[in-house]
Amino acid sequence: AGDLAGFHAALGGCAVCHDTNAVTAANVPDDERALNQKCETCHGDYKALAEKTKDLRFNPHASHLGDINCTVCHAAHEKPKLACNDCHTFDMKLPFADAAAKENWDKGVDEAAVAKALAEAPRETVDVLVIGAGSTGYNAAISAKRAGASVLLLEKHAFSGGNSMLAAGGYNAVGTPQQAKKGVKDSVESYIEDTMKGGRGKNDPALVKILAEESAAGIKWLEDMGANMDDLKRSGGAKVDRTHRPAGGLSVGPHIIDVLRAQAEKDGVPARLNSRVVKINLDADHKIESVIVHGKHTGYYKVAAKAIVLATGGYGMNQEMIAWYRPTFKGMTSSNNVTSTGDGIRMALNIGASTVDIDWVQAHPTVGKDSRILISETVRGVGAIMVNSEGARFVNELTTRDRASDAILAQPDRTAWLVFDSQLYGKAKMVRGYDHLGMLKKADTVGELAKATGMDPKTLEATVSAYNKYRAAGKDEAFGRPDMPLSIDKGPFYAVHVAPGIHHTMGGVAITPESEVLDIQSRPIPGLYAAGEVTGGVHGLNRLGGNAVADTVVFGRRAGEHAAKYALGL
Ligand code: MEZ
Repeated sequence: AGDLAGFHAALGGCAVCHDTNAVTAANVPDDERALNQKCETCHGDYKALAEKTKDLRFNPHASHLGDINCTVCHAAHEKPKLACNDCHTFDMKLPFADAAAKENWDKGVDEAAVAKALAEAPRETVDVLVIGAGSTGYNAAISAKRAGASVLLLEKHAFSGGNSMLAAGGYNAVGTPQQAKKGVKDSVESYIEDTMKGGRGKNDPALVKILAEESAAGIKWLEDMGANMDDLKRSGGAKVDRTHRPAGGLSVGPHIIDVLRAQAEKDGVPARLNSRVVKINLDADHKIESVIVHGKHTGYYKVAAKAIVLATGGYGMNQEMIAWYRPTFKGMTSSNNVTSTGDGIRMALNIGASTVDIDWVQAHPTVGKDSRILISETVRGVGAIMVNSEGARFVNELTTRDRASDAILAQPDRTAWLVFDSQLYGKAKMVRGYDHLGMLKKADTVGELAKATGMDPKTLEATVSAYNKYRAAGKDEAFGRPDMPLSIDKGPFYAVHVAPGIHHTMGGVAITPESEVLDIQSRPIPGLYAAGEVTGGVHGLNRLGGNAVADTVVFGRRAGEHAAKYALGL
């Protein structure tokens, strides 16, 4: 069968898509931007395409992935592949779907090619090299650039965003205008106390203090770039409402990634896609010297850097690492992006970095059953209750994730249902997304909802009625839930089936408050910085909802600034 490349070539040669007819791998940039500009010239931009495909059951050009390269899905010289299906199972035909499959360029590491690149002179030299273009990486790269360093941001995947792209709930911050407007009484001390308690007291107190103290400045930093963080709610384990997200209850991750992508472009920070760092090299004095990159089209090459920021995320999608560090979670579904494979941890270990709490893995209690789709904690925060397959509550829905997950896993079928009504449906926009994905059961009465989900109608009716009474009296007599924002009495009623799934790997490389990575003698490795989920220490043994996005912004910025200072000798 033909492919997209052959089809276009028949219209006028390779130059229809490339800048020239004399195409070699070396003149196709790894980020594929130039190719995509050509696609847009003929087919229109993302917005125009979204309009054209708006009547499809799932509109692939209006997704939470944002404005990604056309070539991510519409590969020209190989079998096209729907990026959505990394997590979903959409039945969608792509043009030339029957083209021949080609071996994945990023499969394994060619050690001989690495050795050759090592022996060669660097192709490029930068002050600060940032590895991983999720929220942490973008924040680090933008702040390093603003601090005066030359910067290169490398991303192994075909589009940026990493795991941050999937963050639904929000960003925990204290002392923001949003909290003041809502009259929320909060303090840095209270944020620290909740975070330490959630982490079972094992967090590094110096890192938690920074997270809390700099959280509000991180919100302002994002707002100054154009983000909207005006919606405020409570997440599990927090005493007050401090989780910020876009107005209307939209998911936080796609929004901030859109904003950061645009800002990086404005600030002249190059984000090079399809570029996997496979090795970090130290010089004879054990200082950062360079990395070996594997580019999709350009092969293996060396980039010299004075400083590196590891922003590679966790290892929630690496089943081997899960089996090694947390065997009881082996085979469990994961809400993580396919990019969360622990590469940064492996490369740092290879150059003598130490780790903290590396075996602590968080299961999020509510991942859609038999799926990889996270049902955000927001749904419980805004007012849903959680019941078992009989229709009975069994836990305070706003407890920390480890406790909520353990409680679900103690139920006979190790699953639960979130139950809510039309009020919540109207308030939390992300719920409409779950509905669109066909994940919700819906009924006009609580009894009918029980029948639709296989629960016992009398039990569910009694559960909902008791909950409404507790709410009216202001005290949850059954499980001590601290906040019951909504009653459940305005039909239609909804339920979504959930089970725990791997969500966050709390441990990672050990860092100082300046984001320097420590070696096994607890001395900083000169020039190596890290932030976000690749690090350990911030979250202790259990992370609170909303603290990951805060971590990516607060410590991403810090890592970028300190790496720039080091590289510039300041
Ligand atoms: O911080 C998180 O992981 C979070 C708030 C997730 C969610 O449930 O939405």
